[in-house]
Amino acid sequence: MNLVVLACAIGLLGAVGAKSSGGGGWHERFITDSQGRALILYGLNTSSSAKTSADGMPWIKQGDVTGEYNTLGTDFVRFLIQWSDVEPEPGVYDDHYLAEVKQRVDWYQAQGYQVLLDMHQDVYGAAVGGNGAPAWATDSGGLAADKQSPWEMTYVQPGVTHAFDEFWGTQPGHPEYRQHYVAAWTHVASYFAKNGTVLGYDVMNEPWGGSLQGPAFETGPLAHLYQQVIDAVRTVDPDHWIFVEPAAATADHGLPSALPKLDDPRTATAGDEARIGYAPHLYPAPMDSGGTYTGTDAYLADRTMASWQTQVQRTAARMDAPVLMGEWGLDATQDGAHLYVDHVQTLLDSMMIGSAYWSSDPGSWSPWAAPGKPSGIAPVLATAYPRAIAGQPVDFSYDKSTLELAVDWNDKAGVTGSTDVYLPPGDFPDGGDIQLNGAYKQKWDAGRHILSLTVKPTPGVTHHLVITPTTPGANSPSIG
Ligand code: IDC
Repeated sequence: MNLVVLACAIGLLGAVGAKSSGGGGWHERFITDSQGRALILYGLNTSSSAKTSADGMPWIKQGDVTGEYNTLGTDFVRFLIQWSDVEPEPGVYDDHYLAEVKQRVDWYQAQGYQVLLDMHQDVYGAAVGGNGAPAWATDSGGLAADKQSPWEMTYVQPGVTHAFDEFWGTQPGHPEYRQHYVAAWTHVASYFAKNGTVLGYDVMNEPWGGSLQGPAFETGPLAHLYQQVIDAVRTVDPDHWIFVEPAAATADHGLPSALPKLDDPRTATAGDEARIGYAPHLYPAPMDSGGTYTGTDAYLADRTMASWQTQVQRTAARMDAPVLMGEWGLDATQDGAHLYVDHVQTLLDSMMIGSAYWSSDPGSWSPWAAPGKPSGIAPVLATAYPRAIAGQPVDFSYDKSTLELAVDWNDKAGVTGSTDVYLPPGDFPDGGDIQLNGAYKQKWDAGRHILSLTVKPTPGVTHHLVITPTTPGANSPSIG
């Protein structure tokens, strides 16, 4: 996209300030459930339609959530909310809006999902051609803010830059905007503090620094705001995860982030671990602008993915935070799209991180051609994966060509329950053959396509599970 040149320039600056500590156990840290099992979160963003709908709600009905599970087997959603809907007037919160959000959270709960609430913004807010911030918190300085194509180019309109500068304090006129943002998050967190289906909060979608960019932005006002939100949320909600994103125009393309380690006040209580996660996005330039995954575009995308992996691991190590990738996607009707999806899934599996695909909105980027009608990319997005691992994950992978799902894990003190894997019916029409060292018990939920394996602890021995589709008539331990 056109911001790439700008992004590259900023990225070079980023490289100077983004030195990694080199160590860190981010890859050993997982989001866990009440039994201590590592959760692998896999799902969609729902949805872009919420940015502009009259009530701020996404296009989905309850049946679409059921349909999503039946078609894709997902266990996670990154659910878009907006500051302008939470706080339509200064200091006035719309709890009817939050009740509507809660109703959708309940729909996901019924299907066994975890919900990440994403305070979305693109291009600051509707008053300057984007979405997110309320008009009362938007000061364009009277400068032009004309919508551009592609939409990302609107970010560099002078009125948009001014609005961001006012928010971040680069222009000194409105320090209260950030205070409102922190208070709005505190309100949302107090509303959902006890909700077990809500995984946590994504503090700000794709932050943009206006006229302040690179490490100066990420280590300055961005990190400061994140820490303020974390501290404030913790006064009302000690347990949910809080996810932070890097400056997107650079990190989305595999360039370094300078985000520093943030402190989680919950660690002040003995035995409580930090619950701050790192939630970057991945959009190689050809994909971001709706391109193909062929020829030099595929080469560029592959180089971006390799760099993205390196940079994400560095930042996560520095922050000592597990990673959950908040957005990736492409125009799935373009040549090579299926291969791109497969390659990203392979990358994410190798990093043992979950993700949310952009997006559920029916159309060319979506698993839905129309509501309830799967598109061509749906069977590729419907992948086999471990939903929950009852121990310390070591490795997992799914090979779409051999249809072999492999999961390795070690026993971990205090973790109970089964290791649950999802086997998409398209790939495993007759169930699966199980190879697993050591003694185990199995349970197959044929309605939900979930295989649960409870193993006998084997001190010092890694559990090694391989599942392949059952060949009808073959004589091996099978399910289905
Ligand atoms: C896009 C929507 C598009 C909309 C635009 C601006 O697909 O219909 O016009 O937002 O609101 C992101 C953003 C996400 C974008 C998505 C795809 O977080 O809001 O959605 N994208 O362009 N970052 C990189 C890509």
